[in-house]
Amino acid sequence: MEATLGLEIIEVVEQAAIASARWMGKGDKNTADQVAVEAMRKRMNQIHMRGRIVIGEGERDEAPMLYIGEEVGICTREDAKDYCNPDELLEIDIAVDPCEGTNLCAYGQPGSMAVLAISEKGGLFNAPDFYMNKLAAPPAAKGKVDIRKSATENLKILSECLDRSIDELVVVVMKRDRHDELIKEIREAGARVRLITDGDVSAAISCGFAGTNIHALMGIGAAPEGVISAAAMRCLGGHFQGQLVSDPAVVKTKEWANKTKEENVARLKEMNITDPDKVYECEELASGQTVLFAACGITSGTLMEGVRFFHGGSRTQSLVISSQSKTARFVDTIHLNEAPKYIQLK
Ligand code: VTB
Repeated sequence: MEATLGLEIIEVVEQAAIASARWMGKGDKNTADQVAVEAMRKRMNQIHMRGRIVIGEGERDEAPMLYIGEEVGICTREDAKDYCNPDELLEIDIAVDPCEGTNLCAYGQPGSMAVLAISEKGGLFNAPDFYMNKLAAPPAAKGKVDIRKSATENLKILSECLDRSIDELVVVVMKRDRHDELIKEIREAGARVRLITDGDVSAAISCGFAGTNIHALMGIGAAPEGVISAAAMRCLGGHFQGQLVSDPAVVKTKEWANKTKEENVARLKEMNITDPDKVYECEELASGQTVLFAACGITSGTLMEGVRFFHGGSRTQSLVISSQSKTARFVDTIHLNEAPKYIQLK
């Protein structure tokens, strides 16, 4: 899978990031997202693969492109057997977030990126459009911290695993009313909190790398993006657990103001999720034999530089992680549109 798709998926996230970056700082998050979706879909449809979107922009009736179930890639055509080799005809599942952190992009804030994960058919959890409580931590703490434990307990464990005192730990939490108690608890335990307004995928994956000065991600974000984070963390050997949240009183969001917990549990049942409180390990969220992850910075963040435009081109930085070759590659690319006056080196 990596051999046939490795380079192509870099271009997919690069194209989405470049399109979105043109709308960076313009205060229009919908367009920043829309152009990323269009660019991602266009580039995907040039690839010799038989892909199906399992996590995307929404259900078919609400999203015209990259909706759940949409087939992408040249080898989805009926006569594909004539020009696609057997490898390329294998069905693959794709989870996408063409502009993760749309607000960050729209307001020129750090940490937005174009991101996707790929696995063979059935290899990615088809997460419902729900909220998810998440815990991410470095590889040294994998399986030792646990989302069922309190933040205070987890910080003690983390401090032992990482051989640093609790006050040397930094925990990323999204700034939301629902996290007020959590933030208080983390601070009382002695750790430091890095509050972000959006973009918990970048924060989760940053836990997989030493040197980012991010030691954990805690709190509730969106479930579909949880699967994408899990895909990366599974390849990196990091810790990631997710638990769907069905109680609107816990989530405290306007979007769920008219929903009840019972309704949400019933919705989950319809999707064959009978245990609404199940804790998913990253190996369950991204269970495929082969998992590929790719991201490209739109605005600069902890892991990647954002898109930089220059006369006649642009420069991007991406990250591709593969369970197959056990690699995390940072890829710097110069994109030339027309005869450039100069080629930017950094
Ligand atoms: C967003 C976004 C995150 O979760 O906040 C979203 O920034 C859901 O939270 O990166 P709200 O509905 O409270 O905004 C993420 O998309 C991903 O988990």
